[in-house]
This record gives sequence, C-alpha cells and structure tokens, in this order.
Amino acid sequence: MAATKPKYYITTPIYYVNARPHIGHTYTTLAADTIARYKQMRGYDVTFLTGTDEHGQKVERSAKKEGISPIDFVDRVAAEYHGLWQELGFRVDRFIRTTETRHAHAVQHLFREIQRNGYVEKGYYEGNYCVHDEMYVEDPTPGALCPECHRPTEVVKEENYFFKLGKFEKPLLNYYQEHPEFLEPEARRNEVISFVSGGLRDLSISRTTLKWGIPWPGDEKHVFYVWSDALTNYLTAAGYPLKKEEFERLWPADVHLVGKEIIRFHAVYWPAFLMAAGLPLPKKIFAHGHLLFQEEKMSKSRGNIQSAQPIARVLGADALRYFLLREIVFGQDGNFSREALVARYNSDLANGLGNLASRTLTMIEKNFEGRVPKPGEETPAEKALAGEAQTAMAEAQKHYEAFAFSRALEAIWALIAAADKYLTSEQPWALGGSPDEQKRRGTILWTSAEALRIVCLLAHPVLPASTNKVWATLGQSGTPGNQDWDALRWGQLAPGTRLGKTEALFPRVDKTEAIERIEAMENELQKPAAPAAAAAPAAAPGAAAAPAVSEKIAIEDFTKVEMRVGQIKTAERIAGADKLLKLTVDIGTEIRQICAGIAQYYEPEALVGRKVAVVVNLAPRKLRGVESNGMIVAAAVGPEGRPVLAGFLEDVEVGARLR
Ligand code: ME8
Repeated sequence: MAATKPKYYITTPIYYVNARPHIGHTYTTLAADTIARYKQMRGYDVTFLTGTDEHGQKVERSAKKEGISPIDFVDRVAAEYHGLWQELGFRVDRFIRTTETRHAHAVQHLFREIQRNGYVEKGYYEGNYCVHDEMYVEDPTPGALCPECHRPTEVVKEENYFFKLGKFEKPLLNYYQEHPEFLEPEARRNEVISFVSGGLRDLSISRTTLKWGIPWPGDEKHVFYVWSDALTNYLTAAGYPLKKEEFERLWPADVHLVGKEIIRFHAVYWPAFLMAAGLPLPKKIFAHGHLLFQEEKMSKSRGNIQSAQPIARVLGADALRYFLLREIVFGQDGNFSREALVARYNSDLANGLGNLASRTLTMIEKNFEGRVPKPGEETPAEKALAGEAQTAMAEAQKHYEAFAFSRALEAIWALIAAADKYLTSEQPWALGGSPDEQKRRGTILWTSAEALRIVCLLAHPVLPASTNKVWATLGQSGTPGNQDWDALRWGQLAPGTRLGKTEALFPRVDKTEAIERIEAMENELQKPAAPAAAAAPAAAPGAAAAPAVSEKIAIEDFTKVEMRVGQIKTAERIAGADKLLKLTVDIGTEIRQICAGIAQYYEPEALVGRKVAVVVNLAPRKLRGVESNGMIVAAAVGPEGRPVLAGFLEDVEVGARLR
C-alpha cells in the first residue's frame, strides 16, 4: 500500500470585502499558489486556503451607503474574489467566508475555551473614540484627532470583553527564541520581538457599537472584534471544532503568508489566542513586503490601482506571476510598473522561454518528423549543459524552499540562457544531410529538448499554464504538476517520443500597445458601476431608425469576442430551412462549418471565395439540426433587417484577427 503523503496546509490572509481585489491581494495569493504547486511536486498533500473577511464596521457602513443589506454586499464582493482566483487559474482548495455559520460556531467555541481557561474578563474600555468612524483611537491625549477623518475624538467608556494578552509576553518571547523559523523574514522577526519586549496590554476582543459581527455566546449585545473573528478562519477551514480527524490532520498550518502590515495580528495576537486555548501554533508566519505602484502606495483616492485582470487578459496570468515573483524579492517591498512588466515579458518570456521552446520544437518537427531524436555521442558541450541543468535543479529547489522565488527563477533562466547559447554555438541548422551530420543534429536537439523539459518542471510552480503547454508539445504524459520532483534527473527524455501539437507561447507584444490596452482596461474596471436603468433618449420623430447604442461595455468584454477574417470555401442550401445556408469557412487555423441566415439574400455560388468577418469563439450550436461552429458578421439593414455581409476594403490575410 502506498504510504500516505505528508500534509501541507498553506493560507493567505482573508481579504476585506470593503475594497475590490487589486494586484496586492493577487500577489499574496499567487505566491501561495506557487508554494502549493511546488509542495505538491515534492510529494505533499496540499491544502491551500484563502477567503474573505466579511464582518465589521466598514462593511456595515459600505452596505448602508449603497442601500443594500450587508449580506448582499458581502456576497457580491466575495464572488468577485472567488471569480478572480478562478480566472487566474489558482488551485484554491478551500475558500472561507467569515459569514458562514460554521465559522461563527468555531469563533464562539474557541473563545469559550479561552474564557474557560481564565484568559477572558469583562471590563471597560475607556479612552478616545471617534464617533464618525466608530473606532477607538490609540492616542490617549484628551481631544486627540482621529487618524482616519481628523475630527476630534470623545472620551467614552464601553463595556468590552478583554483577552489577557499581558500574560503571554514571556511565553511568546520564549517561543520566538526557541523557534527561529516561526517568523520570517528576519527583519520582521526582530520587529515583533522588540514590540513584545516593550510589554503587552490586554486586548479588547468584543464590541457593543456594531451589529454586523459574530455574537458573543450568552451575551449578545457584544459581537466579536473583527480580528478575533478573522484570525480564527484558519481553524474553521481546517475543520475546527467538529471535524476532529480532519482538524488533527491539517492543524497546525504549515505557513500563514501575510503582508507585513498585519504581522502583529498574526505573530502576537494569534499565537497568544492559540496558547490560551491550548492549541498548537502554526509552523511559520511569513510576511512579505508591499507592492508599490509606480513607487507609490496603491489607493483608490490616488487613482493608482492596478488590478490583475487587465494584465492577465493582455499578457496571460503566467506573465503576471512571473513578473511579480521575478522582479521583487519576496519579503521586501517592490515596485510594479507596466513598462517593467511588458519589458520583462518580451525579454524573459517571449525571447527567453518562448524562443527556446519554439526553436527546439520546430527543428525537431522539421528534421525528425516530429519525434524526439536519439542522442549520439556526448561532446564537452553536452556535458556542460547537463551540468548547468544539475545546478539549476539544486538551486531552484533550495530557493523555492526558502520562498526566494526571484532567485529560483534566476537559476532556471540561467539554464534557459545556457541552452540558447548552446544552440547558437552548436548550430544544428547549419549541419548538412549526411548520416553523421544528422546524428550530430539529433544529439544537439535531444540535448536542447531535455533542457527544455527540465525547465518546464522547474518553472511549473510559477508558470503553470505555459509549462503545461510546453510539456504537452514535448509529448510528455500528465502535467509537470503531477511529476515527482525528487525523481527528476537529467537524461530522462525518451527518444522516439512523438511531439504534440505546437501551441503559441508568449508571442512578442508591442510595448506601447500592450501598456495602452492594460491601462484602458484598468480605467474601465475602476469606473463605478453604471446606474441600473438609465433611460435611452427617445428618437426624434423622423430621425433615421438606427437603434440607440446599448449600454457600454468594457474593452475586456469586447476582447472576449474573437473575430477573424475567414474565407468561404463552400456554400449550400439546407433542405427545409429556407433562410439558412450551410457554409464551410477557412479561418486560418482550420476549416469550420457555419450556418448563416442569409439564404434569402445571397446565392450560394456567389459566396464561394469571399472573405468575411467571423466570430470564431462562439460555443457551437445546432440550427435546424445542422451544427454551426461560429458566426458570420453582417449588418442588419432596413426594417426587415436584410443581412449585408461585412467585408474589407483591402485584401486581407485569412485568419487575421479583427480588433
Ligand atoms: O488585512 N502589497 O485584509 P486586506 C502587497 N482582512 N500585498 C498586499 C498589498 C500590497 N500593496 N495590498 C494588499 C486584511 N495586500 C484582513 C486580513 S487575515 C486573518 C485578515 C495583501 O484586504 C497582503 O497579503 O486589507 C495584505 O496583508 C493583505 O492583502 C491585506 O488584505
């Protein structure tokens, strides 16, 4: 019987629903996704958790502002997060929402335990309070200004439940000392140690000033303070407290990935809560740095938000993953700029990986009938490249283990550069057709394909979608993600393997155009949602009967429609359907069968050879029992909507995309 795999439980923060997701949230989630994929290849049974933090004052207020109930409000934003992770292809295993019943139960259970162990007491919070923002203000000076709205605060006295955090000062310091791996990177660890050494005050963990929260068991005028509620999500999602077996398997978490601004909650309050409840602590908290956008903090009021969707739609989700993990040292702050993104895309992905794959695979296709050649005798050049591959494997593993993604990628790209250099110096394309030369060409192309196979495996955690494509083109079975990393060796590419279908990988983009497209999509995304039913102005009497332009769509909605130039190859009538013609249309990559409702206006013979605009990514459907795989674009003219086929003023290449 196969031994059970060790578990690996990795989490991201659960994101507040009072703001929409941007690349900062995506950054943590894609880093977690990368670690999850790497650990899976290392043989772990991985559980990757993310979710949304849905309680608290701000959410209550945002919903009120929109005139909807808090639950409708949170449902909408939670769906947006969930949908985004799906669009980006993240392998999220569990998605938790703090408004779920199981979570309320877990929070109440946890704090009941903590209370039973003597670490909770009722008391009064006395201090400055901002009525406008409904929040406690730390500055104790009478009349201090609220840091949020800068209005003067009032002194209030409110009944709260308090957690006796002060009791955990020594235990926490001991724990940090004994478990240096608990808190990373080093700078954050030092910061936390110095904070705790400065003394810990008891922590207010309930509120009576809001309703949108989890009720305190047995004292329902209190709800849990949003952070005591939020942190508990990591337990709830692991099955706490009812699913005992599952909880014992998953807990403690192997790593909580967080941004550095919430380190105190995760490295001080959270372990103290767990100690107080007698539960094991997570094995590691890793706090990464902040992503700046053009050197500034991203914020709605500055108008400098960058979301993930435009980048994923213009360059692919892998490009965003690669850029953020390659450009920024994980753990430190870093800058995002569209210029740097597109420059790296072209240099490292299009010219780097994309070029190595296309050179190697095209030459094998051309010279070896699409089968991996058999390598002959090794020269020092092959030995050197094999050596580079060994180094890349060892380095990538070492750096992935330390979450040093940029260094792992550097090591992998050093192998790509070495393989490129190898091809350039060995020049397989310059060899002639003699058996010896063909044999030598086989050795070179096998070697370069083997380097490509290794690159695919090593880069897979960061570039899952594109390495899957190359893997299939290399004729390999399964995906790189389900290969055993530890069994990875140079020399395993089997000669004779039939290559798969070549797929475009990172086509070069025009820098200015790509940046403009990303920017335009972002602007659309940031526009407030259109009012639900703006009345269309009535047409003036006697005006041309052109229909009113319907509701505006975002550029990304338009780019979902793929239109190409097609050429009609055959056209015939369909018996029993007097409006339909059955066409076969060449769209550049294949011939499609498409039905068009133009039979009353066009003679089939007159259509053959015509170039038309075709929507090529419509889901296939049957019209009068005949399959139609696409749509021909036509203007609907006059009251009866006579179809007039769209054409082109100049001769255009079949398959060209319409934009
Ligand atoms: O803090 N750079 O939620 P949140 C890097 N609900 N990472 C960023 C970032 C940026 N500019 N902006 C956001 C909360 N992040 C709480 C968490 S957990 C029990 C509760 C990422 O929506 C980063 O991971 O404000 C940061 O910690 C998190 O989003 C904050 O998300």
